[in-house]
Amino acid sequence: MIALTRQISPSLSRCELTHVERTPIDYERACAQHAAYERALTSCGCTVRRLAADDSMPDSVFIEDTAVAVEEVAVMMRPGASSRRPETAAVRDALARLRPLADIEEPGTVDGGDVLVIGRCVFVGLSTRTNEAGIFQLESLLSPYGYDVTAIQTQGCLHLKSAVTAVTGSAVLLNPSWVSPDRFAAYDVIEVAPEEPGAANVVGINGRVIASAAYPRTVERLTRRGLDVLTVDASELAKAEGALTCCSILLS
Ligand code: CIR
Repeated sequence: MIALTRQISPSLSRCELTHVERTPIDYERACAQHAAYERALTSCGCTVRRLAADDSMPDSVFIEDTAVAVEEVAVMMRPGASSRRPETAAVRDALARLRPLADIEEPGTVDGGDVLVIGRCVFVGLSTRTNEAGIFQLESLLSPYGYDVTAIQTQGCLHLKSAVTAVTGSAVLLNPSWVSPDRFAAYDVIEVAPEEPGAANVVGINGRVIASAAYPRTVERLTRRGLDVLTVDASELAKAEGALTCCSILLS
């Protein structure tokens, strides 16, 4: 499995913020945490390919938002925040060597953080970043390959994957205040600890789960279920409203 990542931009402190108040970010510390995240991906069996930082793109470390890669195709996103659209160029170049490419086009917008792929099911958050036109285009691009695309309204959070992620192929970790568990009835639903609303964003990979050390009660819920959880400190990127899935694009 390949994990594409991107070095943190020195301009990170000028990132987009929606639900988080701006506080100072320690760039060196953020880079050290990001490197530890990459090591966690490596220890889960990924080969990490890191793209270079770009000073003109504050949010470019959050590479997940720029593309969605499945086995057959990589779909280049058109991010909802216009400041983030230039981020796709370098990712396109990297993905062109790995997959055939397709594109979300104007007036569609989709952030990869709104796209949760579990097997052949693709859940797409209708959010402030992702619109109906974008979801329609994504469905047209993926359904020929047998993917079933479902739109899901989110509330109170930035992206669908702030609210729900897959811990395995059959279980999801979810915050019921941000997304309805009813939509995930086909899965074993694990809820985040109520006092840890941001805890649903984890990377489930090759039978292991990478979770943020900021959410010990949720981590305990996962380990009690028998899941093999690896924790990383992601506190600096959290100040930029980023979590764990957003820092990589995984390709199997
Ligand atoms: C933004 O607002 O776009 C960035 N500051 C954070 C993006 C985080 N991405 C993600 O969760 N997929």
